[in-house]
Amino acid sequence: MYRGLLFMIVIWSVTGFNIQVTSVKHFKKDDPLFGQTIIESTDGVFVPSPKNGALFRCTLKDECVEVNSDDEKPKGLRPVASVSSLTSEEEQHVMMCKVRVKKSVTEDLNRDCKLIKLSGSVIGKTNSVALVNNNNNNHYQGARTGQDQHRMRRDAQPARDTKDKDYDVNVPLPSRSALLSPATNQMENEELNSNNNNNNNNHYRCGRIDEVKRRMRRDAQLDSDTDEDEDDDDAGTEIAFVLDGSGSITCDDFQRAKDFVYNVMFNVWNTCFDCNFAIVQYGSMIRTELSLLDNENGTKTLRKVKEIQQIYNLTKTASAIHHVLTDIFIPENGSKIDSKKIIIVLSDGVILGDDMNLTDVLNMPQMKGVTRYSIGVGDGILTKPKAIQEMMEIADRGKFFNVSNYAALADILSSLQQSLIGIEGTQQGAGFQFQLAEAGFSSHIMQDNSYLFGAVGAYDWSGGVFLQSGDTVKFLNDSNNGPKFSYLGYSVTSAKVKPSKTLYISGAPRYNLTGGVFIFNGSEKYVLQGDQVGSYFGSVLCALDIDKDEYTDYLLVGAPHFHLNGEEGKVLMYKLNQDRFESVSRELKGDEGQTFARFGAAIASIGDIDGNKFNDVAVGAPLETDSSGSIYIYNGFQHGLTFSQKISPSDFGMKLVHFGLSVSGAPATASNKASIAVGSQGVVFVFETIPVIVINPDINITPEVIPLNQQMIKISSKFDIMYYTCFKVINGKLQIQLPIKYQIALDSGVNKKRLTVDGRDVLEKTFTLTPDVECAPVIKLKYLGCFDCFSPIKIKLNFSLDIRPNEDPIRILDAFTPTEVVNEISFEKDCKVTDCKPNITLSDSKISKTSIIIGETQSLSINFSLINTEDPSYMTTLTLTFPSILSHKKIEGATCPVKNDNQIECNLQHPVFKRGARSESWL
Ligand SMILES: [Ca+2]
Ligand SMILES: [Ca+2]
Repeated sequence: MYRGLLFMIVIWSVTGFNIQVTSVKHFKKDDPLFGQTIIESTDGVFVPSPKNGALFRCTLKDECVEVNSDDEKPKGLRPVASVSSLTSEEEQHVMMCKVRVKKSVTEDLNRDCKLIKLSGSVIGKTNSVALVNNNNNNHYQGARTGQDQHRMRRDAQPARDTKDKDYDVNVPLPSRSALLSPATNQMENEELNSNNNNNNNNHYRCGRIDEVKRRMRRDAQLDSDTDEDEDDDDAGTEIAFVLDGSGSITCDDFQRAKDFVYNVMFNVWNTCFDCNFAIVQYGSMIRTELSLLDNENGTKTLRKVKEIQQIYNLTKTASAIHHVLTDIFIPENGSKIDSKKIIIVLSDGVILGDDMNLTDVLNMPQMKGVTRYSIGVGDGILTKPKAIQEMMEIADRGKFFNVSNYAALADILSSLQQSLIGIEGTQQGAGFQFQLAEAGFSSHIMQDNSYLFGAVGAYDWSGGVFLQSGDTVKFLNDSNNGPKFSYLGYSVTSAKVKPSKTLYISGAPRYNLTGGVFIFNGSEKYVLQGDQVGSYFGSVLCALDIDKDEYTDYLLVGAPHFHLNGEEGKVLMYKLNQDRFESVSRELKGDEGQTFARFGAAIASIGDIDGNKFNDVAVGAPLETDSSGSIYIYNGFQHGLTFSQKISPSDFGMKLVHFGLSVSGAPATASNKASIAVGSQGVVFVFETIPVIVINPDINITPEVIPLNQQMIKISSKFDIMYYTCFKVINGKLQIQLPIKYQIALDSGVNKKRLTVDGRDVLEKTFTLTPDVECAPVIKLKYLGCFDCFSPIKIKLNFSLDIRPNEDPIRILDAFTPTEVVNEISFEKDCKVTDCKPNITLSDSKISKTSIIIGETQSLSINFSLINTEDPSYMTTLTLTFPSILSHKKIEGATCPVKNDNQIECNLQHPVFKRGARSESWL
């Protein structure tokens, strides 16, 4: 006997999943940078507010409270640079780092990091002095050499630009051409770098073990009142160029003079964050070309230098110096009383046509404390004693430079700059490689309570990472002569590969232009390379333990500036094999058509939000949909990640900027559901999850095979089929009552139904699942007889939770478990083997005429006789093809629908052509 098999068809689609799209709470601060980085803990969300220089702890019960607000804030340190946290079974800590945006002669690593308990109290401070003294890297203590200085000066501007990144949240999108076209001159190069950095408003963190970083800009962003402590600390250095534009200087030489000024500024800014410049040109008139107030934006400032037009005519050097004292070094024009002040006079000859007396000007009271340089250029200076005398009078002792022509100005660039930096206060000696390190730009706490601190500024912005375990500190980097401006340390994380083995991982988003991720494995290291120039590969990292066994399985690397048509961004995946990360062909990407998205600007492991025993991931795309932003949720499985949900501000009816700038998750606790926090510009949102329930319907049908002797039954028969439905909860035990609605479609997919319940073939039902009752009442199905006794009867059940409109669901069905189940009732087959094998032969067929005469023969009849000698044949058909000159008239003994002009198809002995049966037909 043939028995049908029960089987299930799986159909499901995901439109949203278990994160409520309406936030349970949001926190707002009058600081556009609030939300740039976040750490969610089981107890609340930690959010730095750079404008306030504070770290806030925001809980669902209370508003945001400043952590450790009575702590004396170290002077000169800019607000929180990075926050990282460790979630372990026992305890969770948060690391708060501030980094110094101007160099300090006393604090080599430019940072201040503190370990904080979830309650907000400070556990301890990681001591930078300890880092210095205990550093076991010889290079750290290495003496600074001339070559080092040369390196420092070269390509200095990008270093300055890094100070800008992350603050310019509102900057226009960079032009792709600027990122991709080779620079043709210094200004373009500088703009390129500037663009690049303006892009870096990325805020990153990776989850259970979190890390975040943010950067700050020197000038700027902060209100002047929040600058106070810094101002008290150091009023900076003001450098005024007094530039001779008189008629004796050729156009080309004046250009060389401008280039010289440009280069001095460009290079000094590399190491002096507090240096402001002014330029006064003199000829027939005295003109301020650049005021101290014009130093807000490095790019614009330098452009102004390029645009200076020569005045010509007289050489009023004394009046020009007077102008500096009375119009430049005054508070109204941005001068600070306590600042160090420097005047640099650049001239080619003797004073001519000036009413003022040089000596008088130099003796003015305002000149007190001002350091003076003079640079005499050209034959005029060398051959005229008066010129030399004037220039020497202007300069302080040892600060007169003398060059033979304007082209030779470059020769003194290095010594002038060295001299300026010396005055400005930088201690050039041991440890200088780390003086601008900004260790703490990124940070990461590991399970064994050792820490990683990214130090992007180390070694001329080649960058590196400090690994601190107890009292020992190691410095990890590419090499001390690695490519400059790689920004290694921009992001840090770690991967646990064995109980005693950890890989230290750090992103260098500008390494080799494409960006790279360094994996430090004991004394060895290797680099994962980005695949596109300017993609900022490695700026965001997330080490993912997908199966929750405490060992890392994947490394997710953000390339938020990855470009197809705009700046779509993407996330590359690497799988850990032994102790190496190997590329996985799959990449995570945002929705198509989102040309500017910066998908991957934030990546976080957010814990197991759907309770399937695999950790899940959130990816931010903060520029999506005209910068309103969104986040994408991916659920973890044994085989990897699967997209499940996207949340955008429009889903909860709010207008936001850069939603998805940062994201973080916290696991469920006894009192709280699992939640995620998402940062946007100035606002942080907390979204709760809806606990996921996995229900497998268990369906029993009796009988599930219709016996041979009941198949041909009449409609009036009392033959019933019983349909039992139970809803089994397979992830844990149900503690609540859960209304379910379900629909049963009888004999699905067939027009002529073989089953009914009171004349209906679609049944709508509801049922309340309780901890004790999981089975719905049995349903009696009436069998209507066998029009087709071969094809199984399909019964399709769909179910969903019965949630009233506008009511928050208490549970949600697992998006990856089917909610549609198809069962079948089959027909018993009268076959010798399970696979029916009929044997139908044609016998005794006759044709009435053997020849047809066109015009005379009126009709032709054919007698077919078929016999089935083996297993029953179901829905047997015979197709007869005849010449088109014949037309088919009638059939006896079978029904034969016309197929086309010269074919008919006869249904023989439907539904079952039984064994031994004959079928005869006359046509
Ligand atoms: Ca794992
Ligand atoms: Ca999961």
